[in-house]
Amino acid sequence: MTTDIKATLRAQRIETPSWAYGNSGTRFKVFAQKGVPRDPYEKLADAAQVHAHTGAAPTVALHIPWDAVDDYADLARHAREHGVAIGAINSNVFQDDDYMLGSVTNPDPRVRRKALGHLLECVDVMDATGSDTLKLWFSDGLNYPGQDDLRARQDRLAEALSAVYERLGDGQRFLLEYKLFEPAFYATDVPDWGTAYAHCLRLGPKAQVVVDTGHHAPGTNIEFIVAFLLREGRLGGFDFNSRFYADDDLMVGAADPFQLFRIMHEVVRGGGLDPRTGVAFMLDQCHNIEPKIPGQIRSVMNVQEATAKALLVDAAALRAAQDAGDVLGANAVLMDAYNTDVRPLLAELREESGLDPDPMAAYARSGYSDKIAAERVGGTQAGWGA
Ligand code: AOS
Ligand code: ZN
Ligand code: ZN
Repeated sequence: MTTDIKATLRAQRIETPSWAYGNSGTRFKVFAQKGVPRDPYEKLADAAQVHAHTGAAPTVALHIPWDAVDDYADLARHAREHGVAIGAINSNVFQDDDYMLGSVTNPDPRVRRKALGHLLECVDVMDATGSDTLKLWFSDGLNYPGQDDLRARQDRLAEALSAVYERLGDGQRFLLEYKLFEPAFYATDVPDWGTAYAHCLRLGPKAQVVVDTGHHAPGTNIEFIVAFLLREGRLGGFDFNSRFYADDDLMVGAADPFQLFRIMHEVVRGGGLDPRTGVAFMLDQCHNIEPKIPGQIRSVMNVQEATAKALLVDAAALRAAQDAGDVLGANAVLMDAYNTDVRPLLAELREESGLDPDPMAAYARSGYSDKIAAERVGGTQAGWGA
């Protein structure tokens, strides 16, 4: 049994985002850290460190235009030279003045055309880098009742999504991300999984939903959403992070490791760890005050720990207790797994793969942090407000 668990854990891939390596902050202050990457090439080099020490983070999500380069094939080659590959391409239709009243749902057809043009350009970037996933997040929404027509905006959204869908090549897909609020406060055009799911369902199997764990109202049962989408074959992946209040983008598993375990339990239950289901385990985080590379390493480890615990759930005992209506017994099966210390198992797994059992300590010893602090001057901001 442990052999199966280890094999599954060994196969799990966690994608880190390029923007986690840049300087970030809140709207009050962006704190500059030493050694932060100056360009996308250096972001990929840093991401490669996370993979080198965990063995579990072989792909890196890009964000266009924050990671815009002249030659994307060259960037992909650079990634491969560092032992990683380009993961999801994240589009950005929220940063230009043109998008004040929305992007693909904007009442002005010129702005809609511009936004769609960018999304199609992102598919070109996928072609050039070999990425198979486009991640779509729209900041579109309204601040005031009556500001625009809620129904018309859904029509415009559907039109843009359909054009992007048509442009996707074989083996490519898009993941539609939903978010309850922010930056729009009264109404968001893709506020929840139901809206995202309905748009994807109309289009076809290459359109799937991505669950950003920080994008729900407090108290939302995220594992239910995961179970439902997996059951329908529409769970494209996760943007993992932790939240205390809203979209905090803190380290996954830091605020509520039990929630992460419950989510991973549903992933295991629904077969989502089988790479053939295509569920992407991505991090969408910012490290405003903590060092970035160790922040990513810790996050990868947190996902691995939650996954290991979920794999330890005694499925037969759980089913027997459920079938017998044994409420406390069924709950105890889950809690037994959650309360198991899986760190020794993961340490053993790393050693078996030729890695240091303690990735955080191995990175600290490596001297990489001092090296980049000395070599790089003038690191760039992750993107927001840049
Ligand atoms: C925004 O809140 C979303 O989480 C998106 O995934 C976004 O593209 C990402 O955070 C980078 O800005
Ligand atoms: Zn996200
Ligand atoms: Zn977010």
